[in-house]
Amino acid sequence: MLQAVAPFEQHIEAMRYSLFAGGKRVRPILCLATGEAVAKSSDTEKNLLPIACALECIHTYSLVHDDLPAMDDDDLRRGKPTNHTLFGEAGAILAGDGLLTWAFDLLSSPDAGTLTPLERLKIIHIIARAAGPQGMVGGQALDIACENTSFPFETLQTIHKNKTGVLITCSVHAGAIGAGASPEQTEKLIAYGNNIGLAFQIVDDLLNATSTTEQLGKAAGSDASRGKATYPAFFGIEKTRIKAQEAVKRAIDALSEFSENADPLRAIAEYIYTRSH
Ligand code: GRG
Repeated sequence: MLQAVAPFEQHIEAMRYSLFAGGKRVRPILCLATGEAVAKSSDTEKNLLPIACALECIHTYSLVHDDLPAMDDDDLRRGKPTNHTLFGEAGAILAGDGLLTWAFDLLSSPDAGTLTPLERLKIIHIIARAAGPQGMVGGQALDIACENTSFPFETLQTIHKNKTGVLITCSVHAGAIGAGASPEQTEKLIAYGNNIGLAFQIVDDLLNATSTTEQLGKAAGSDASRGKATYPAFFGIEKTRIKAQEAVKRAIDALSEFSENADPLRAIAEYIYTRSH
């Protein structure tokens, strides 16, 4: 009996290790800040918390798997050894699988909050769609297939949108549904999400090209050494900065009809441009 418990505890430890390794929590914060912007009910925060946690679990799983030797083969993430360097490849694959599956456990738990079954189903569907083949996993597959090949800028846009943008947009979208936003509000919030998702990835490309490994807590300069096409590779550093600023401006403009309750969302948009890691 005891022998069966120890491997299970090690599996949970591997999941916890990456989940609590010091990520910025951008996606859960976006989900909660969207709830604050809409603020229709006192239950909103309670309803959104499991969704916010699920988003961070999915994001963390993607990083654990992205760091594996078969993918980016990285030793450092969030300034710490990557999951597989501590728990082994099988342990890291399972930690990722556990985090992904746990996310849907959190999302589907009938005890969590006062959302209607239809609202819950809609949220589960948009998150599953964003994380899967039509979103993050598909974007990652395309990104890997395109390494060391030359391709048009439109392909880079598709990679960025699917690999990074859709999970960011869906963090806002899920927050909007969970907070009872109107269709008009939801449309504007999705426009905000699309633009900060784009800005986030452009800035990620910029930081990879211009920062040090110490600043980033993960390998700097890895895009160039892996032959990855990025915004700086297409446009150069200065034009890339302008494109990130323009996307942040479009995001903030999309919130023009929201009150000061949307100030946290506005601040996150600014932060995405000014972040250093
Ligand atoms: C393996 C299915 C699968 C997908 C991987 C997200 C992803 C797809 C790969 C990560 C590689 C990467 C550097 C993507 C660029 C954008 C990104 C998601 C950066 C990391 O997100 P942050 O900055 O990370 O929010 P923290 O550590 O703060 O949580």
